Amino acid sequence: MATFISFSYKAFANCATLQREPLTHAGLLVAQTGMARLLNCLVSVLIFVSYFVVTVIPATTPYIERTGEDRHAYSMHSREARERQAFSLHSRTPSDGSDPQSIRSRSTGKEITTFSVRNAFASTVNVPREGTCPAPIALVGKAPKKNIWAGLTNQEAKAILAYVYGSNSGLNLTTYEKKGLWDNYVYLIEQIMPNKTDALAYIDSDGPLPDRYARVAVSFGVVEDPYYEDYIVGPLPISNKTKVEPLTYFHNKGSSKQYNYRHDDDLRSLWTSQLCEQFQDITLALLGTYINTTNATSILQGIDPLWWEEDGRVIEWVQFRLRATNTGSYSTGTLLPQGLYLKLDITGRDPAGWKLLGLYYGGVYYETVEDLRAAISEPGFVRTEKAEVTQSMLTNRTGKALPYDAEAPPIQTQRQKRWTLDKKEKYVKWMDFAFYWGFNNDIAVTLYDIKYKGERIFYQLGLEEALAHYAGSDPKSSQTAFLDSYYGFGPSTYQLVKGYDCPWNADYADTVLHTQDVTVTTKDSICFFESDAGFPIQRHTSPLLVSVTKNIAFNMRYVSTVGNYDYLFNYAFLLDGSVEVTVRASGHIQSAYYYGNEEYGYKIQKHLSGSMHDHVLAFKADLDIKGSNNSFETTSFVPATVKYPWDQTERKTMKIERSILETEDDAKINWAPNGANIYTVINKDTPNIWGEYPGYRIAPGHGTPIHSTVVDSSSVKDAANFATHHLYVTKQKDTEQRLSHSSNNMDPRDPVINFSKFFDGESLEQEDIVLWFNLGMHHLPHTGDLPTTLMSTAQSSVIFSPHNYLLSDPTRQTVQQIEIDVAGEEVKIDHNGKKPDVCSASLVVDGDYTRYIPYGDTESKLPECEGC
Ligand SMILES: *[C@@H]1O[C@H](CO)[C@@H](O)[C@H](O)[C@H]1NC(C)=O
Ligand SMILES: *[C@@H]1O[C@H](CO)[C@@H](O)[C@H](O)[C@H]1NC(C)=O
Ligand SMILES: *[C@@H]1O[C@H](CO)[C@@H](O)[C@H](O)[C@H]1NC(C)=O
Ligand SMILES: *[C@@H]1O[C@H](CO)[C@@H](O)[C@H](O)[C@H]1NC(C)=O
Ligand SMILES: *[C@@H]1O[C@H](CO)[C@@H](O)[C@H](O)[C@H]1NC(C)=O
Ligand SMILES: *[C@@H]1O[C@H](CO)[C@@H](O)[C@H](O)[C@H]1NC(C)=O
Ligand SMILES: *[C@@H]1O[C@H](CO)[C@@H](O)[C@H](O)[C@H]1NC(C)=O
Ligand SMILES: *[C@@H]1O[C@H](CO)[C@@H](O)[C@H](O)[C@H]1NC(C)=O
Ligand SMILES: [Cu+2]
Repeated sequence: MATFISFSYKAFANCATLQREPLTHAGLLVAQTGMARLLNCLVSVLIFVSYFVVTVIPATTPYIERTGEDRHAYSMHSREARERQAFSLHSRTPSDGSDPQSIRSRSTGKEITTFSVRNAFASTVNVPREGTCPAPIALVGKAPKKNIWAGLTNQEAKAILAYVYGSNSGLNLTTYEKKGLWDNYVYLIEQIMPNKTDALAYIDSDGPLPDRYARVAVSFGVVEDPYYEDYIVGPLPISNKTKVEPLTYFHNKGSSKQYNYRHDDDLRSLWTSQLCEQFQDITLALLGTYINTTNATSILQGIDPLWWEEDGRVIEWVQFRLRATNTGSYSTGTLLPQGLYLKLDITGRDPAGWKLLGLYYGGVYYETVEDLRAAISEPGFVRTEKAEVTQSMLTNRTGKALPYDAEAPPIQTQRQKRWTLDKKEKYVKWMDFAFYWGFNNDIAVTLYDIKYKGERIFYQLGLEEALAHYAGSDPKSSQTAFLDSYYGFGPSTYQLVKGYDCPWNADYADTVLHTQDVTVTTKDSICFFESDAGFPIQRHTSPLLVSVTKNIAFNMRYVSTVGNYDYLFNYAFLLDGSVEVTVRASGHIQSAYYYGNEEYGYKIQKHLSGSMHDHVLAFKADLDIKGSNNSFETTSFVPATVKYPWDQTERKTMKIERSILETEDDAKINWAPNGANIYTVINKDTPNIWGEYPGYRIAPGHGTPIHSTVVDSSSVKDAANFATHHLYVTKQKDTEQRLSHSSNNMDPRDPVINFSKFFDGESLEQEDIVLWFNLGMHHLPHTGDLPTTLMSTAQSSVIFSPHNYLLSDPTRQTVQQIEIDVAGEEVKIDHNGKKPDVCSASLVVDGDYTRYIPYGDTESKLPECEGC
């Protein structure tokens, strides 16, 4: 088939065929950041209970070696410290710290001066030669229990596929490889997470391993109305108890059956090329490009979701987009929209029934090609700008090198990793935090059973859905509101670029999906590392003493590039017990053609509008604070006029007002103006010794979390009811496991999961409650969004932090603090028993990228069905 025409990325889409298409779409966002704090309940309790007890705590607490844990080192990086010779500040002879000593700058030979650091440890350690620091030593941990959220094994996926291919499943399936348009096929197999009650029985006590079940997502093509539907297969392993049934219990539409209007996209792109061939002369005249059945210099990009007319007709609008051929490997992605739009009736599966309903150009709607052809020859016909590629759309480096820029920048390095990873069980432990993780197709990474100081604080934490809602005066941007779980965050989680996405010394884990009848493993697609926030977490200078503590965070990070947009997700764990969830975004914007849309974006190129849009990324946070029964408290700062016994006049002042959320009727919440409300998840059954309730606070972090601007969106209707507020609280229910479904975008009038239905008046006081929160941004792209959006500003986060949870600041426990006592004649320094690090580090800026493959490798093919 000699056509280059494609319905934009998204337009191509069976969930299944998308994953390797060069998608285009615009999203933004993310999560990130790190800081840190750490410590030990016992110490704080003692401090508050008795001052005398405090005094017997040794001034230097040795750092804690974990016992009973299989902790052996493995070498992640086989790099030797050979790359470069670095000079070392530490390997010099200890001096008193006041003499500047000179070292030679390698590149210029000019003498520069530096102060050596007073090395208080020099007498107790061997000073190695320069350049001898090995790659940091990684530690292997061991999960205390089997990870019940780890996903299906390859064996399980194979067995499931063989089982559903069998005739008694009733699904009449064809293999992915052999499928045609009129066949049914499986596009995804993945684990269905166990119900919370079953999971807790296992992880908290001696309960049995929860039964395992799989979601088998099927695309049905043998019928007149093609549709998607999920099946539940289980229990696993396959036995005579195993059943295959429609998966309904958390799909509140009552079924996951959803009409699939993308099913015949390949056929349709052939049809549209035939259509466009008929008016090549017009597009050549107006746009300078054409689409025909043998070649094309434009492609078509469609809207998402589609329109449903009252009478059931399915309407798609497509926009011409310049297909750049002179940019080498650089993609111009979504930056070359052209000013011609087609309205298509694509109802049904028979191309004979498909129709061109109209054309839109230069602010005028034409019902037929002939109307437009006639108009062009009229005097006064307005031609709009032609789209063209410019350097500012390409990501290659431009301009003069900046001063000293070729020298190595600050680079994170570390002698010994301080976390343990159990890659098999997907379990990680850092300081007083520990958690499991899982990975799936629609929403990628989810964290489970996050424990802090041995107690669970989150049962579950992770992304649920991402909306990118556009607006504009043209039919394309006006009708684009992507729900990205359809395209899938999982398949678009690519290999990270070491040294750039995460430090070289991070640990990297792979991700696995079972789609399209194969098991796909993407190497090194999640990273784990510690980072220094760049500012202390604590300090105080008093007349006789200075105390300062480093702000070290532990990060779990991955990047999903959904079409044109790169979302970087970061979960940071801090030494004060906080967990910060951040989304940052980069990639190409989904721009609009600049014509008559001044109210919807800036003009950023001759033909380009930085189309306005909202990014709303919804997350689920199932907190468990000292048990599962919790309450949601709002503590407000309010102005007050009060008369006190000690004064005759009223004083204008302020107070706090506290209230507990009673039911789901009031559980749709916005961050208060002026940040006046403190929101906490507390446990009223476990007051602390002061009678206050221990809790975790949720607060905005970086950026300003937003909700959708559009009210009652014509585009997403009931498919994005999660985007109306910043924060929601509901009662935890196994039937409300997910807030959205990947095929919600297929018919927003009747989504598989309607989030609004979660709010049915249930009590929220001392119940197992779940928070659903949104990150995101109102994105108004400006010239600085060319060629790509920047993560410095396209970011959003919330931070969960202990609130009356411990009796004092846990960062007092880390030994990565310094105390300088100047009371006596000699300055006394307490190093808290830190291990000094005196080997020289290599400045690995760029490592070996020659084997980098962003996409997953097909590890194994799942079995074929017999006789298919
Ligand atoms: C099973 O699917 C095939 C196409 O793959 C179709 O020809 C056949 O009619 C289907 N059988 C039933 C019972 O639906
Ligand atoms: C989980 O709970 C729901 C609702 O009670 C129930 O319908 C479903 O069968 C349970 N699933 C499993 C795997 O036990
Ligand atoms: C199910 O399988 C078990 C073990 O393979 C067997 O003992 C049992 O008879 C089977 N039950 C039925 C109803 O087939
Ligand atoms: C498609 O366009 C190319 C370039 O203009 C032309 O050479 C070719 O003949 C066209 N094909 C058809 C079927 O019109
Ligand atoms: C299609 O167009 C491209 C770009 O104009 C050109 O390089 C290519 O040779 C054409 N292919 C055919 C089959 O005409
Ligand atoms: C960037 O890449 C494009 C395409 O290869 C090339 O035409 C352009 O000259 C490059 N720009 C710079 C500044 O190197
Ligand atoms: C949680 O509260 C519910 C309703 O009040 C109660 O039935 C349940 O026993 C409580 N669970 C725990 C673990 O206290
Ligand atoms: C979604 O749920 C809300 C609240 O129950 C309801 O008002 C609305 O009609 C539902 N939408 C659909 C399409 O069922
Ligand atoms: Cu954006």
